[in-house]
Amino acid sequence: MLSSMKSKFLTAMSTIAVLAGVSLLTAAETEPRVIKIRTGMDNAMKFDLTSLTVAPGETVKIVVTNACTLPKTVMGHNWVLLQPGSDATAFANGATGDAATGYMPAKFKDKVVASVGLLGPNESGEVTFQAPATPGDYPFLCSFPAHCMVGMKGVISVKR
Ligand SMILES: [Cu+2]
Repeated sequence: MLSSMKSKFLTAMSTIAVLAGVSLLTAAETEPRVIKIRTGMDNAMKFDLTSLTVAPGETVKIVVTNACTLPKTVMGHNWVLLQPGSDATAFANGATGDAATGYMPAKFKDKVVASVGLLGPNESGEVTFQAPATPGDYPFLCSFPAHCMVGMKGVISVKR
């Protein structure tokens, strides 16, 4: 009963908003927060941002730019965000032989929250996603062989 009243109220409000020529959704609610991450500066196996915080349910656009000058097959970089509690090194080890998928094997699909595929020199990639509703530490890594082991990883903290 209450929910039906609420629904009627919202419908009425939407109608009023439409009549008034405005949207109930503001730009702030629909535009993702853009977070830029650079990789491969000085051809190093590094992300320039390894620790960041987002709000639960926040819409974020991760833009990864690869500054590395070496060929993709030799020194490509990707960005893979994993479920909390995942072992980034174990993911990287399991992905090593999987060049065909850009080192994102299908067998690990359940562990991946969001990802940007393998990037060659001066390439950029992006992914827009809604941060998980569950607060926690979500590890991310580059799963190109050996990169995670030398520190190409970080953490997104989802918290209020
Ligand atoms: Cu890498």
